[in-house]
Amino acid sequence: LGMDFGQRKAKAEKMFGLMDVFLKNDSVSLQKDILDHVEYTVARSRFSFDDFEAYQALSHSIRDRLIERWHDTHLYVKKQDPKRVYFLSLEFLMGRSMTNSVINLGIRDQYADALNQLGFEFEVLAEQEGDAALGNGGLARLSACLMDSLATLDYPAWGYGLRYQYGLFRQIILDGFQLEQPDYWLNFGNPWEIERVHVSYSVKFYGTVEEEDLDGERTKVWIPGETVEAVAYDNPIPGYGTRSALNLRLWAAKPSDKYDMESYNTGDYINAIMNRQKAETISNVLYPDDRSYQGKELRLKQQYFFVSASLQDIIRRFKDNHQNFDELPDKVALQINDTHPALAIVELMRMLLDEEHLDWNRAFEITCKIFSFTTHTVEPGGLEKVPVDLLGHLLPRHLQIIYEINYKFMEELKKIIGQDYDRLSRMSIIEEGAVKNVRVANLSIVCSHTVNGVSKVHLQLLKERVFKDFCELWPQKFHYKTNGVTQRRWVVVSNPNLCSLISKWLGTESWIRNVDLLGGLRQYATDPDLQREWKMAKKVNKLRLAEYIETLSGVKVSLDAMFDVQVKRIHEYKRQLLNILGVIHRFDCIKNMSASDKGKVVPRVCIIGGKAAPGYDIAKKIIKLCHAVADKINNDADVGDLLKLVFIPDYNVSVAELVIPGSDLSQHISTAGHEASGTGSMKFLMNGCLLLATADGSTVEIMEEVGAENMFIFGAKLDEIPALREKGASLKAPLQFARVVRMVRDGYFGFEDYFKSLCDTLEEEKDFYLLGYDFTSYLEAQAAADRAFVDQEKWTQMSILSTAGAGKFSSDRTIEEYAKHTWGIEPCKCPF
Ligand code: GL9
Repeated sequence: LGMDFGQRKAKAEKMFGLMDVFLKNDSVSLQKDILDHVEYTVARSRFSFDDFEAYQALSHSIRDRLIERWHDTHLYVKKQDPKRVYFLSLEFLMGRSMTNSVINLGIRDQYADALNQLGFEFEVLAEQEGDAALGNGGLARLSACLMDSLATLDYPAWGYGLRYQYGLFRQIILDGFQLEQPDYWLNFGNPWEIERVHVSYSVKFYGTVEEEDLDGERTKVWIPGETVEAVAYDNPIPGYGTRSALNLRLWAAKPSDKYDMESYNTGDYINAIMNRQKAETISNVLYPDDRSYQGKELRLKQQYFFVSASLQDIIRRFKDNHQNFDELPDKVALQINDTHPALAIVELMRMLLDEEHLDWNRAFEITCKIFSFTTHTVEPGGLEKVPVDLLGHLLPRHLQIIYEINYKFMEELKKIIGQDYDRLSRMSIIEEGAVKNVRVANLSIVCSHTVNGVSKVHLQLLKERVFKDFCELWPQKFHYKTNGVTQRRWVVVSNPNLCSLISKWLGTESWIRNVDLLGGLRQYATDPDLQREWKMAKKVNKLRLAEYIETLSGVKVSLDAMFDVQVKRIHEYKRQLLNILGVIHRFDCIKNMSASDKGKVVPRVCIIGGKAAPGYDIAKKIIKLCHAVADKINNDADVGDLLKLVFIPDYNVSVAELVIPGSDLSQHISTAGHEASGTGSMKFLMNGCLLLATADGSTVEIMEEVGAENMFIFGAKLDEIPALREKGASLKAPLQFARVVRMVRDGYFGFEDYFKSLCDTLEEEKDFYLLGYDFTSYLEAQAAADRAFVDQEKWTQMSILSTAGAGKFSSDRTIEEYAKHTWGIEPCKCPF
């Protein structure tokens, strides 16, 4: 970090008048720290401890260093008091912390060395850590990448979320069927968090609203029916190449310790305790349905619980230095990650009105200057709605405020658009009907200064489809910020071979902070030396993956085959089914080939992985089909090494870190218009994997960066889709498609009854995701990939150009855009 221990200490003393002592990172100090933690934290003898205990001690020693930087950052930022951004998200998919921490702290080699001297290996201990899977998929992993970039770029930022006791379920495969097992991830402790027993807030639910006289004014007072405590758990987020470490504060629910005389006076002591204990259930479980949470009371409670605690914390921090709430928008930016935290808007209004006694107009103006909203959805039907009755029962005062916001909005709107009642009712925050609903997205749009989509085409879809009325009303409010991923985790941590190769050829490690430098690889794309080293790095990663596959499934795969990968949540629109049908077609061709033609086949290992939502029947059938087909293919002597199909169970962040670097080709094949962005594609791209993709979401922008000639693009275009759907049954699926579907239908892979409903979705009039229509061009794209793979020189060149073109898809770029255009914040870098 450009300064030695003594210099840093002198600077810290000058700044804070502290006699601070920094932890030392030489090998002897590290060994001593680890052994101290073995003895005093883990409470094992320093002469006898196993890998897991070593992992625990090691992580505590790393954590000490994290805490040091985290304190310094806080002290400094507090003193500077800049505008801060608060990133509110119900999901953060952090994965493992250990390797990422030592790399970002810049002390990986020192630790590896210290451990060697103690007789341990860093990589082996790193494998002891379990994933923090507090999220479902793309949206949640994006939050984690954005936190990494915020820290690296020294922005004054906090993350706020929920500390679920059960993370996303573990996927077990039994006879080819998905089973869900609980992920009680805290069983073995979590050294990466700091429990803050003194940082806790009461969160209220239910009850009634009454009016009171306060200094001659009528004020609303909410008398709650239930109170639950939110306790903070802090997770330091270290930046790379800086001493900044941010805080991700996650809330856990605890029973309130306020005396509840009534329930204890009934004499039923045990039941009274049991009832209080129920409070803890609020933060128990992460909902595993990744796109719809409609009308669930517990889900609404989770949302309000985390939002209320976060806002109390944020306002308390503001009030430390400020009395005048007009200054709030100069000090606080609140980002809501999808509509899940949208109650924060109403909660801030409630606090300003009922607790701080601001008048409505002032409170509303302040609120609208603070909030910005990212939407991750493309389906109007997928937007969150909450039944009015449910919301009114759980949060009676909030419902009143929502009605008031809506009333005033409707009055304003009538002045602008007149008496167009259809449009007024579409834009209303309240949806009328048999069941009245609160439209959470409409609330978020009305009360945010900026609304953004997550890719260029996503904004187009927002304008044309999802939020058409609002975009016409407030065109200047809508933007897009193309998602990004952090190259620290997705290259430096997960692909050390490629990482050192890139640094060697660029002559610098600066690309780890300034990823645009990757473009410098272009000039060497045809250099035989780089090509040789590049292929070697890939081979080593493929070997690692092949070993993993063999241990999991017993399937031996050849390293000369093309590793063709599709890993992501299982969804009809993501079309894993198209992939499997393509594999069946390939299998069928091989079966019917002459021996000499077989010699020309490019061997493939097709890898699919991902979780299906527990109640998503069709998605679960897709998983079973994958297994049924794999059973057939992998045991067919005619096929041998020419084709293998493997399903990787329990896909999560740490599995991704292994799979992505070992892939040659990756598939992102959603029907155009259905993937808001997609971020997996970016991780593969950075790792030099070629993309086989439709022009959807972020792949459209990837094409602009790396050139369509370096990808395999296929499928119906966004603007063709409506007409194709219109035609429906008259669109004749190609014969090859009909043939492979028939094979499934007729029980070639067994389970014909079970697969019937899956095949029915492919009937011409029902084929909503256009698998039949896209099948021909899909096979052509696959054939083009085969041809390219045969020419290894060409393939390697395309691979290098993929990495070289990945710069735009760093979350560093995403964060810079948010910071400048949406939040109005500046870096605040601790100078020592
Ligand atoms: C998603 C979109 O579907 C993705 O296209 C997008 O890349 C991410 C991040 O912006 O957000 N929206 C969404 O609900 N999920 C996404 O991945 N689902 C999950 O996170 C499971």
